[in-house]
Amino acid sequence: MRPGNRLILVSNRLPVKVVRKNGRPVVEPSTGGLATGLVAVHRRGSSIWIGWPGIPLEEISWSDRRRIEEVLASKNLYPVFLTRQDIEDYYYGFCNKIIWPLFHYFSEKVRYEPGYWDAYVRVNKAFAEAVLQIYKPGDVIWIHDYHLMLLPELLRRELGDDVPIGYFLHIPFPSSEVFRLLPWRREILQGILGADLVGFHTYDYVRHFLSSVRRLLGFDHVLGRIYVSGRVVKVDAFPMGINYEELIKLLNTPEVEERYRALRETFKGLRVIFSIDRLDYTKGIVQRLKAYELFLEQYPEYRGKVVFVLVVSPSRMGVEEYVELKKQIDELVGKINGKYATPGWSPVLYMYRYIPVEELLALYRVAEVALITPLRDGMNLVSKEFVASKVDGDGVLILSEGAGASLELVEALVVNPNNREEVARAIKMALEMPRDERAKRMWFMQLRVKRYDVFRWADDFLESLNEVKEEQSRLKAKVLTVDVEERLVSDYVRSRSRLILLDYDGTLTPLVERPDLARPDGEVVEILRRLAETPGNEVVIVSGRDRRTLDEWFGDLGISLVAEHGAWIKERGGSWRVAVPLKSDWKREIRRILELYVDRTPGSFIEEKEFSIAWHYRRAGVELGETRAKELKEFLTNLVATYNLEVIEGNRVIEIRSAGISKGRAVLNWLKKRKWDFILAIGDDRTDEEMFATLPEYAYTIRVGIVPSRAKYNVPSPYDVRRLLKALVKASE
Ligand code: GDG
Repeated sequence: MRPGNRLILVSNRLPVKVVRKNGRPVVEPSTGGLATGLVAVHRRGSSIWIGWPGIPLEEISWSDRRRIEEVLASKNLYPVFLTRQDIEDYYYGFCNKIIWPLFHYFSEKVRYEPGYWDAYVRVNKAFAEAVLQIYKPGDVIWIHDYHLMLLPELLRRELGDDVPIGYFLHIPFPSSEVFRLLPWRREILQGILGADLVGFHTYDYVRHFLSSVRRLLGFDHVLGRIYVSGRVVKVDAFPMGINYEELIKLLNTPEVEERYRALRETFKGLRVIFSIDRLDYTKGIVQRLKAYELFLEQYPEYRGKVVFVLVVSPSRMGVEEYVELKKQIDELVGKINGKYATPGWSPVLYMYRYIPVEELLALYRVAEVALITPLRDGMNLVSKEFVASKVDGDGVLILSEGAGASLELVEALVVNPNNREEVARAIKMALEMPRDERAKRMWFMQLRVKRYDVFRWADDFLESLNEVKEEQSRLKAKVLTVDVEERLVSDYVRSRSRLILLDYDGTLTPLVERPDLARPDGEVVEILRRLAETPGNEVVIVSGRDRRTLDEWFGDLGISLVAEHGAWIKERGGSWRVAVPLKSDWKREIRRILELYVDRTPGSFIEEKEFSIAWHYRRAGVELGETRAKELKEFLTNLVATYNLEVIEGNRVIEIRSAGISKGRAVLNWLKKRKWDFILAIGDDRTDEEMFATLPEYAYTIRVGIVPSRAKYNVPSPYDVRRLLKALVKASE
């Protein structure tokens, strides 16, 4: 973001909610990870936040509404009011009975009501109108979460390509196999792709999104960039952090200190295990209680010595699932306490209420073990807050592998929340872990939590959004204009020796589903024949096709041929021969990805050689290293084809290297032959980039498609290429 620009934050809920107290509407802070994190960003100033204030429109009078608007405006908050029906069908319905369960892999809980979708569209449009009322040129728009997946596209349509729109999803993006169950899957993807930058907590979610886009919309990506009708959309991971500094400040206040002392007194002689979640089936509260029960059963020596403080804050009671879950938890707590309690000791201390932040921090401090075992969780900030609160380094985090945070907090005891035995064992292990080991693990995790705090997260995202906008304008600036075209034609006419390098598929002819259907039509053949006949011209088809096809199609046109991306060369009148070139300019981009893996995998490192780059994980934890290696390999599979690379797996190392052939090396053959007065090269994909890079500065290089390229110019389609070539033919006549 440039200084002076306003940031418009948009999320379903505002960081405050309006509730009725003694008949009057009162503004109170609202809970949840999104609100807690973003509020810190909002407090930095220069932002406006648009969202629902949490009360149905029917419950407030016109004068209340005016008053609420005024109070909110003084905090730079702008309300979108929703009716009871909207709340029912959009919020409780589409968002919380369809998207929430599906994206957390609870597909059996999904209720596909068509009316929910209509409400979702309607409310997204209402949000769009609210943004349009506030928006001023220069503003940056940042949309949050699964409630507003259509909003990016709605705003794009109204505001055009120039306005920066970011979108961040706070929950997991599921595997494309799960996502495709959604009846409105294409509309949702198109909605999100209205943004310039799409952010997720982890690379897994990025991969899932990219593969859904590829499978359902047919848009491929290059290094997380998708080209949607001439506009680049970047997709990337931004793991959200907490407001570390503020938490530390609060931790040292007399209020927290006082509560901490009181709690220590209450739990005297007991070792405290702690968890806090919003009431939600994704948080694995029932499974956690059962694991704790098993722990008490299997390790009787701990009875009377530990207490599990289970805090659940009320959430979404408008959805039946949640009412049912609450009942289940109540019963289970009752059962465990009934079974094991003794006079003076209860194994579970259960609080079902929202607790003040001071109390929460005191609990983090007093707890020896945090048992954070969601079945699925986009990130999970509670685990990070616990880590940050352990300033003395003494405490153990047990964390579910289903939480996005488990990819960062690798020194936690990472467990499968469904595996009761494993969780029970982890509790024992945590209680018995030597002090030094606890401190060491905590120290590493604290470094991470402190470094990647919520501000770093927001700044990274906004910086990245800015970069995408710059990338887009660079692309726009390179489209071949009439002036340049005229200059090109006149240079062509004036010169005596001309080298014309043309890719075929996607350049001279549009790409088709089946490659065997791309046979050149009469017009292409005629253009090539005429160009080849013109004295001084050397025409080369530089293609990924095999030799046989090229011979068959172009063999009698008097032109030169390059087959299989530069592996084979056939000069005019000559015969085929092999060429073996090597390149290494892809390394910088691959390195960026590997660096992220190094960041996220303590102990791993990068080794760079001339034609290869390697990620070694032999010094990382065995299990973590293996998991990451698999992830990385899968991630790289998408890139290797485009860059013509090979991924080689060695002994705890993954190496990426040039596959050894390129169009760039192939065209060197003609560059070495003589000094050309005029060079024109046209291509449409990554393999042609090698060719562009090899050519001298004075060459006219043109990339088909509005995508980033080393070529000097871009043209939208093969149609424009033909037009240009026809102009050359005509000019030389
Ligand atoms: C969503 C995603 C993702 C909770 N109860 C009380 C309370 N809280 C605070 C916690 C923490 C926040 O709410 C909860 O954040 P989480 O990240 O753990 O979970 P969700 O609310 O489900 O958040 C999640 C997040 O968005 C951010 O992107 O991490 O995966 O599901 O800050 O401390 N705070 C107080 N009293 C409570 O009773 N004071």
